[in-house]
Amino acid sequence: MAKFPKDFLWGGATAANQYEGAWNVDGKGPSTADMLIGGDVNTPRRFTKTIDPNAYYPSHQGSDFYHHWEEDLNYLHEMGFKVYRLSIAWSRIFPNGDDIEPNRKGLEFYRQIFKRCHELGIEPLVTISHYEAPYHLTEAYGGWANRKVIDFFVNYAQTLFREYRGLVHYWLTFNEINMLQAPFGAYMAGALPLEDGAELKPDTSGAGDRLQERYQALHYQFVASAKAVQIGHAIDLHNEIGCMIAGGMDYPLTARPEDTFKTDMADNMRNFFCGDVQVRGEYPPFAKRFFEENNIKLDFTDADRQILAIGTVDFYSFSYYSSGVETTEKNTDKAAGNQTVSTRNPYLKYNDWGWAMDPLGLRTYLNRVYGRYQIPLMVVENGLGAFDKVEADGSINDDYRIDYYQAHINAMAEAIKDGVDLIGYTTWGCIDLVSAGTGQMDKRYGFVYVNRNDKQEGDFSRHPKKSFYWYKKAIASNGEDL
Ligand code: BGP
Repeated sequence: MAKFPKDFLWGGATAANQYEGAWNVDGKGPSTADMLIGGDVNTPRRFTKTIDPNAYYPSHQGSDFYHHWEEDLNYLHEMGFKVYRLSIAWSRIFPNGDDIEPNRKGLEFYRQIFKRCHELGIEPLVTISHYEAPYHLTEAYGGWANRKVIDFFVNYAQTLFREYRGLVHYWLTFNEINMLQAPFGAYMAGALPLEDGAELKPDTSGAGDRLQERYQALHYQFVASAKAVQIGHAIDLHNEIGCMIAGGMDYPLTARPEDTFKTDMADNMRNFFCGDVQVRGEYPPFAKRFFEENNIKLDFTDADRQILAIGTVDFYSFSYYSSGVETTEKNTDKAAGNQTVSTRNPYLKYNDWGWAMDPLGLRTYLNRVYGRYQIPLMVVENGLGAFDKVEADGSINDDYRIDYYQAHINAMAEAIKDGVDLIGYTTWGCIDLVSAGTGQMDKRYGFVYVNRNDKQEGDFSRHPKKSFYWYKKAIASNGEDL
């Protein structure tokens, strides 16, 4: 029996602020991402209120996709991509966020990309908001913690659905919406204003400060997402619109019931808090106690309740990189993860940034989520951040990346056998791009190398790695030949 359905959507993913560059070209306004100074593996990223011409802002150049898009799409086509996940920079379409008219040049930039994708037999999958918003919305309105921002987003989403009707069928409203539960993601997504010079650090628990504001901002994003789903379906019945959750997969450190309880509650808060609202159309039962105990009082109207119930998503998509460990014990060895910190798992290997590599966790996660929602699932981010070495002959032999993908694709195949309805897989950063967490260019995920480094050296030229040819073979054989 074949491991994957014959119409399985193989592909890769990027995000505008990490990849496009051209941050102020052709009418684009500054976004929340454009105000973040680059960090490195040891230094957190920092926010500044005014652009300092001497500082390095990773999003200002990205991988210069803006000027390399034709070449890049050809590479994706050569690998046999069926789907390409990309995001639209909101401030390329509405430079300030509250503008009346959209920026035509911004709309045309994406239109030519979608047209070319179709010529190449690639289905675009568009993230409407991937960790950025027009900076003006944060400055003038306080970002997503202000209800007014819902209307600006809905107008933006509606513009996209109308403009790209027939060109785009797959959409995601907000990238990793559950990261609004943590301060790092909340700022990047434009949820909160920050003090000048503030550092963006990962948070361990989804707790931390400014809970009231963050959960209010999250609620408004839920409402905005549900409205967008409703409008997207009204404009084109063929639109398939998904949620996007940062997949949190955790194990209890010991068999002590307290550890299991803590793990289950973490799972609830990370995955099902947002999943339930977006898939089932209402907040989960455990939300009430969480709000009460943390003294969170939401502005939540009857109209909100109705739209949440109507605007449920067609599929559940998520990112999956690693897993974590939960325990009530205090003094454990810590390990990093995607914007998280938890306890080190002695049974797993770690990448150079200390993220656990856990392919079986992906199978567990797929089963867990499918068991709860029973709607189609898509893995829209998965990959290995690594330092790649260019050999004297120009080759890049990234066998470690091939091993990582092999194991995760096998885990997906097993989950499909388990009965999970998995419809697609877009690997993260299919062409090298800037890291969201650290702002580094040298944390690479791609099948294609971009000649640019953390010292801002290099001409942005593109070079296929060994994994490029491997993924091409994997897609051509529909996942049989790994
Ligand atoms: C996810 C984001 C992506 C991406 C990825 C990898 O949270 O949706 O934008 O960057 O993580 O993380 P990093 O770039 O920090 O390695």
